[in-house]
Amino acid sequence: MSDSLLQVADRVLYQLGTVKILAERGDNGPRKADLYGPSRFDMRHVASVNFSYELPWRRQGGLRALASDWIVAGTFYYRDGVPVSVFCGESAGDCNLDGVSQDRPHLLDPSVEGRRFTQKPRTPADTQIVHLPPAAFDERIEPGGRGSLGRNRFRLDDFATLDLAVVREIPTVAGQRAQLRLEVYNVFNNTFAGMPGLSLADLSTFGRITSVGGNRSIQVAAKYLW
Ligand SMILES: [Ca+2]
Repeated sequence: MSDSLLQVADRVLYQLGTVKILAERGDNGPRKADLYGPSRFDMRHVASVNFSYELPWRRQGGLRALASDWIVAGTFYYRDGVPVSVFCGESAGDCNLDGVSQDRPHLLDPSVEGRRFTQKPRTPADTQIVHLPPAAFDERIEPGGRGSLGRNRFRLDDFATLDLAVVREIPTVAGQRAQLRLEVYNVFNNTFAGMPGLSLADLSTFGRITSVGGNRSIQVAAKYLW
């Protein structure tokens, strides 16, 4: 508990320090407006559904006993893609030369705003597709100025998965039992597009998606409970 309180106090002091620094710089208003936008963790839709079903068959003796004591459990999960920003590359990301990096550029082509990076690469050639053209942005920001591109105006891919587990309990002696588990994560092998290149510092990767996430995996486990 004391660690947790210390961490909270540390965060509060850090936030107060940040506000103080911004106030001293006299740019709290414009900077606050510039930083207004969806959070990096903004997921409007998240769903998680769990279920567990014990098969009703109870058989005694021989092979028929194999059909007894099975449990099927699963979890369905969905989440929206989170927002991301595009960053300048000039002057190590400090295009307005105010000493703070990760500046956003000017937006030249408003039609790209709100774009979602949903096109996962399926072949090596797909990783060369540019989903967001660098020409839509302009890194030339006046010293001390702000890029016109808002914060977190793009979104990553959403994701849905179904995990299933089949469990068999085998009574042994004196109330003890063995448990066999077959677990399949992401049964339908749904994948989602990975993080695109978002820094104009590297035009060889900017706007390209070179990875996918969410592959299926299978796990077999045995437990003995006593
Ligand atoms: Ca800057």
